[in-house]
Amino acid sequence: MRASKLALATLMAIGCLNMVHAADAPKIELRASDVWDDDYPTVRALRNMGELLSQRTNGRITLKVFSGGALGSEKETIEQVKGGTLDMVRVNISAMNNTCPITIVPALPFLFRSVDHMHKALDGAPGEEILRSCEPQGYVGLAYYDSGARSIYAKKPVRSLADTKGMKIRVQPSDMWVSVANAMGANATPLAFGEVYTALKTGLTDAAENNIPSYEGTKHYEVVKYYSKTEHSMAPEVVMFSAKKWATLSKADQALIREAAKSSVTQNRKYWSDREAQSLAKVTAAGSVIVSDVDKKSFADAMAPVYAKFVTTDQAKALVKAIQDFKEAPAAAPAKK
Ligand code: GTR
Repeated sequence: MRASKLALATLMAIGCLNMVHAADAPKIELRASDVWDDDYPTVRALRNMGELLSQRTNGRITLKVFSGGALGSEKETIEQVKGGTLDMVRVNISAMNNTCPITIVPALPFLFRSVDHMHKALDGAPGEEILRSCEPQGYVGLAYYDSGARSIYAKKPVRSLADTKGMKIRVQPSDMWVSVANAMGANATPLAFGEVYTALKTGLTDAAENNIPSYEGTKHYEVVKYYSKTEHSMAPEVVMFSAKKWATLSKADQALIREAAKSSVTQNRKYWSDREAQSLAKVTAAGSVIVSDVDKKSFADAMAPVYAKFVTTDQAKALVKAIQDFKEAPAAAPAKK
C-alpha cells in the first residue's frame, strides 16, 4: 500500500514537472508554403500535420499554411527556406533538383514500376536516405506526399515518341527535366508552374506534362484537350524544413515535427486517390480526351541519355539500383481455414 502511494506521488511529481516544462517551453509558430489552393491534397495534408502538432503539444507548436503561392513560387520559397526566413515548404521534388541533386533520383523517368513500388521504395531506406541527404544544402526532408504519375497533355494525342518530336513541352525548372523533354525529341520550355496556363494559351508552349489533378486544378484542360497517358515519371511531392530553423529546436520538438509530418502522409494518400478520381471525372465531363493506347516503351527506351547524364555519383547509382531492386512485400498469404 505504502509502495503504491509512493509510486503515485512520484508519477504526480513527474507529471507536474512536465507541465511546468511545457508551460516554460517557448511557443513555436511555424509557417509553411504551398503553391496549391486550400482544397488540394498537399495543402490539406499540411493542415493535418499542423492540427496534429497543436494537439500533441496543447497548442504550443502551431503551423500556419500559406496556400495558393501567397509566399512566392516554388523556386522562391525553397530559397526562403534555405535562408531560414520561412520554416517549411511543400514542393514537387523536381523543384529541389538543381539545389540538392540527389533529389533527381525519385523524379527519374520510368524509375517506379507502379504506385505501390513508389510508395514502398519511398517509405523504405532509399526514400529515407534521400530525405536526409539535403541537410548540407539547408533542408531537412520530412515526408513525401503523393503526386501520381505525370503524363503529357497537348492539342493533339501523343501515342508514341514520334508524336513528341519537335513539340514545345513545358517542363519544371530542372536540368534533369530539360533533358527528359529533349530525349523525347521535344523542345523543352522550363517555366514556373504559375506561368503555364498563359504559355499554353499563347502558344509559347504546345504541351505540358503533369498528373490529372494538376491538369484539372490549373484549368489547363480548358486550353489543351488531349491527355495522353505516357506516365513517364512519378516524381513525388516533398515536405522540406529549414535546416537553419531546425538547429534551433530541441530534439524532442524535432521528433514531434517529424512524427506529425509522417502521420500526415496517410491522410495525404487518401486525399490524393479521392482527388484523382474527382479530377478525372471533371476533365472528361468537360470534353477532355484521355488517350490510353500509348507506346510507353518507345519513351522509356529513349531515356538512357538522361540516366547517363544525371546518375553519375556512387550514391545516385546505388539509390537507383536499390529502388529498381526494391522488392515489394509479398501479398499476404490467405488465412488458413
Ligand atoms: C504539380 C505539383 C506542383 C508543381 C507542378 C509543376 O504536380 O503539385 O507543386 O511542382 O506539378 O509542374 O510545376
